[in-house]
Amino acid sequence: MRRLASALLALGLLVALPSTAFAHDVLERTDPADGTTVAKLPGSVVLTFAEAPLAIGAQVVVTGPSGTASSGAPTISGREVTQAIAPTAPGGDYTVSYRVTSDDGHPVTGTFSFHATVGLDGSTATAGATVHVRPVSATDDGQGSLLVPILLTIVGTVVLLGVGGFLLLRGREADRSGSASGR
Ligand SMILES: [Cu+2]
Repeated sequence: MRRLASALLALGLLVALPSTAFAHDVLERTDPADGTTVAKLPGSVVLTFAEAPLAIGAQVVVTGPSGTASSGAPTISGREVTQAIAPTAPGGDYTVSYRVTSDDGHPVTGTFSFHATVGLDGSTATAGATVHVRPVSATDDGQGSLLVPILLTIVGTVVLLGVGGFLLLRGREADRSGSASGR
C-alpha cells in the first residue's frame, strides 16, 4: 500500500514537472513573421507571447542594413510586446533580438528575421546587390592592379640587366686600361 502511494507520488511529480516548465513563457508569433518578406517595413514589430511577460527587463533590438533600427524602449500590453522602428530605416534584411522576463521570473530570449522590400525612408532594397556586385568589381580591380607589378618587374629586370652589363663592360675596360698603365 505504501509502495503504491510512493509510486503514485512519483507519477504525479512526472506529470507536474512539464506543466511547471510550461509556465516558462514562449513566443507564440511575431509581426512580421519569421522568414517572411513584407512589401513595406512596418513602423514597429510586435511579439506575442503565450503569457503576459513581466514589465521589467524587456529588450527588443531591431538590426537592419543601416545598423540598429529600433527606436526607444519596447512597450508591453498584455501578451504583446511592441518595439518601434526608426523612420530613417531603409529597405533590406532585418533581425530582431528579444529578451523578456517570463511571468515565472525566467528570462526568455530569441531572434527572428524578415525582409522589407521598401524601407520607412522610402528606399527600395536591392536584394543581394551588396553581396554579388562587389566580388565582380573586386576581381576586375585585381586584374588591373596585377598588370602594374608585372610591368614593374619587366622594367626592373631590363634596367638591372642593362646596369649589370654596363658595369661589367666598364669593369673589363678598367681592367684593360689598368693593366695597360701597369705595364
Ligand atoms: Cu521559466
